[in-house]
Amino acid sequence: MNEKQNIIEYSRTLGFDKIGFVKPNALPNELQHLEEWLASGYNASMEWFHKRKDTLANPFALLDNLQTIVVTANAYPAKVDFGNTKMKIAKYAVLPDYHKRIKASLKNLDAFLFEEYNATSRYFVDSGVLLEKYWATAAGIGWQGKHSLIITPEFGSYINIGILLTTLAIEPDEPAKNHCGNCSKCIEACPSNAIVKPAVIDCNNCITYHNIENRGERSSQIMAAIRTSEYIYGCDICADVCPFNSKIATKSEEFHFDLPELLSGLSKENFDERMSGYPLKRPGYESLRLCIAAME
Ligand code: B12
Repeated sequence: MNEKQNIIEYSRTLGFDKIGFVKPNALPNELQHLEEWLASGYNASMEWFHKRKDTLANPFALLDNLQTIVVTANAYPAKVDFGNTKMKIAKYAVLPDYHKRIKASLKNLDAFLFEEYNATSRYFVDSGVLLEKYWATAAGIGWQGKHSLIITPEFGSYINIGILLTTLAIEPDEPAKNHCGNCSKCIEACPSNAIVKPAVIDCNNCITYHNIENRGERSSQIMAAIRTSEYIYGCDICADVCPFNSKIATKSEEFHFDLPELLSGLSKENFDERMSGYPLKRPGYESLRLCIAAME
């Protein structure tokens, strides 16, 4: 078995649904897009983007003798039944925190590459230092849709991405081709008009930004959009209308997550205990309560 096949086989035992490889390069065009995005204020209050600009556009700054960027994808449920409530949460949040799960698998991959090939690696999940979606396209995982998310033929956009940088040279994959064509259902469906042009999100108008990241004020307009959306954590509206997402069937398609049961017993202690290790713990009890109150 060759080196690449050996790594792919091992990655399957770690629970990755997909893996791809790309030879890194500096990203002058992406840096320019990122600068335009920041100059337009589309990052809202996420000031950290300004400080990380250089590594975001230059992965060589993150690992000496970087040879390959390994990109992984873990699928999450495509359909979730939330029980008898009009409130919703982002589908990825029905599973235990993906950062922890994927990092644990990447840690094993790192150890494997060291033991088998004496390679040095670093890994990241949802980090502030890499343009993960750019590398996912370059490594053939999927293409960047107009909602700005990576769409895979197998799991639609319902995936989380992991990245491992390594000193081992591995044969690269072909980049993914874009199949969105003239479709712009995601742009039209966003209730707060957050997709200003294909693949460009204005976070000031994005429901996920407001109900997960934003700790400051929310305008009455955005509150009205949140109420219409029914989302108290994250938002999947742009993804759910995507034709590539309606076609897929994942192993965990019929996932049941009893939101009413969770919300009915919502004392702080109860919430912290039940949500330990889950994404809802991140905004925390108080923030979630504010979102729920705003729904009434
Ligand atoms: C910050 C962030 C957010 C922010 C901003 C989102 C955004 N689109 O930037 C907020 C909080 C809103 C958010 C929301 C969500 N997020 Co988020 N987020 C991130 C994070 C940490 C950074 C993204 C980033 O770099 N943004 C900066 C912008 C500038 O980059 P970009 O969107 O790729 O934009 C590119 C294009 O616009 C292009 N471009 C711009 N102008 C032009 C012009 C031309 C001519 C061209 C050709 C290109 C071009 O260049 C840009 C740079 O490459 C990544 C993890 C990571 N490190 O990559 C996760 C990540 C993107 N998020 C993820 C997820 C799952 C979500 C949500 C679906 C969660 C949810 N259900 O609520 C939503 C989706 C909202 C949406 N439609 O984007 C996943 C995406 C998985 C996937 N299938 O792609 C990631 C990869 C995390 C992970 N590891 O799994 N997120």
